[in-house]
Amino acid sequence: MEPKVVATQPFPGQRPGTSGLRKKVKMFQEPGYLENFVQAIFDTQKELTGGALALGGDGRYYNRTAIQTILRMAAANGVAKVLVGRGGILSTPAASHVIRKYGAQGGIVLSASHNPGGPEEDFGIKFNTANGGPATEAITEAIYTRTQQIDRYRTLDAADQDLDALGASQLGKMVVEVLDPVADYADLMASLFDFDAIRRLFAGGGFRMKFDAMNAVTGPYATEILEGHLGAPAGTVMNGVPLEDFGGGHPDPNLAHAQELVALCQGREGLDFGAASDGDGDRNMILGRDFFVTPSDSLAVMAANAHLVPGYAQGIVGVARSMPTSQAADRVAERLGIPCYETPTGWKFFGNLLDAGRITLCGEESFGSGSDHVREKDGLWAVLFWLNLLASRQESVADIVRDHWRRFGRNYYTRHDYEAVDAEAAEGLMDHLRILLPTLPGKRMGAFKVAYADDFAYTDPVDASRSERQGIRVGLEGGSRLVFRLSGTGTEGATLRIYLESYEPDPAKHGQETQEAMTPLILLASELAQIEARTGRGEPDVVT
Ligand code: VG1
Ligand code: CO
Repeated sequence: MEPKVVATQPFPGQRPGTSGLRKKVKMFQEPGYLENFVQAIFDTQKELTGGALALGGDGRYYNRTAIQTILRMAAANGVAKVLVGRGGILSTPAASHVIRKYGAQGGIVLSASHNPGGPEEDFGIKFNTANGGPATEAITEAIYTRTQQIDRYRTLDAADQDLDALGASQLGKMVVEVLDPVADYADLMASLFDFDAIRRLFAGGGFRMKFDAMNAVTGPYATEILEGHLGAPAGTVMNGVPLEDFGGGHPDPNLAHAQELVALCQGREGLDFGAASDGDGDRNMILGRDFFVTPSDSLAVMAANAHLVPGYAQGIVGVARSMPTSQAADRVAERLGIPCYETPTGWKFFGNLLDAGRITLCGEESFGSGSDHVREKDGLWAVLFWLNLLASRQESVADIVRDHWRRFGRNYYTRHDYEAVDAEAAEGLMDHLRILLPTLPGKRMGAFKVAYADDFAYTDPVDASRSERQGIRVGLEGGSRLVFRLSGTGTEGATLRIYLESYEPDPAKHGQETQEAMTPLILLASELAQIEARTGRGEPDVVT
């Protein structure tokens, strides 16, 4: 079985976005499209030659085909061993753990995360480095540059590998080891959380929860951990079988896309706890009875209560949040006397801080939370963290969060997304805001006064790398903020995200409805950015 060299030509636009390269499946099916990107990884990441690679995906349409293609190319490029999840399945956090646990030189994760799946929908690929985390911008840029010059790729003429039988087999000179995708991850969770206390919570019989796997990758993980190890009743995991099209929905755990679960948590008979994860298992949504925990609050509550969780009982060294995430975590860090870092959007910016031991917990407003246990955000980890808190505090989700607000004040928070907007109009809107920036500081707008306004830039405190143009921030006196940025994960036109935050220290004012409480800021944002005039949109598509 000799490697063969196939001539190819560059495709434009293979630059990874916030989290890998995401395009329509149809694009990935173009001959050479996937191959070029994968060859660019092998051409630029030399340590993979002779090394080990973790490989798996979220099970969406085209996952198995892509895995077979990558296995043949890995063998032809001299990779010594590929660790692949059974059935081609690895959640994003589990892939991160496999890389770290087995000392692999990197990993390839096939996912378009929360984007819909199926022949007409999205597919994605991302490269993770030896620390288990998403490749840094320097690496993704090198891969992109290579895709623009590529003229050949290497592969083998070989039959498909059996991905469903555990154990090792040979592909040319390369070993293919099919792993149980769940086992190692479940062990890691058991090492961090008080499984006995959570078992008692379920055994008591009075506690009712559901976990919505949204027909995506976390089904098998959640079933084994919640129903298997922790004794939650059968049926606790809903939509637990991964489907190639996620049942036709967006596997995006938020109030708009997880409506079935949201409904189950409402009213007198509502569940005590509801949770969900996304396509590739790195996001989480946390619900109590008639109560939604914003991801920004979730990070802050975790930081303030980490001492109750065995894996973090020694204390946390620091926290980080992405720039658009609310400043709730900053207040906790201040109280604890630990640093809080503000990074650009995307988990890759947490990697250096985690590797350097500067932070223990980190999170994003986009339903992402995680810790130094892996180098990706981790949906089920967050759910288990909350279960551990509920078991240890013996209070409801709502009571824990309200108590947090009383202690730290409440950061009202919402994000408005305008999806599939004309790309030029969206760029125009951002340029318009950039031009306004120097005129804003000190300016009065209605009841507000601008404290600062900038286009967020970040210098990594560990390797001094610089990332510019990461979103427009308009800070108002009193702690409120408006943030504007364009998504880097969409596959159609542009998605404009507007993040709004207002700080309320007075406990008597903590019971307001979020959209109502934020109306003045919402109006200010639309006016400032001229949203309707520039995009033709009167209302956002998704409000979270
Ligand atoms: C979005 C989120 C960002 C997250 C990214 C990947 O990016 O805003 O916080 O890290 O998705 O999450 P963007 O560029 O569309 O705003 V996932 O669950 O897709 O891996
Ligand atoms: Co995801």
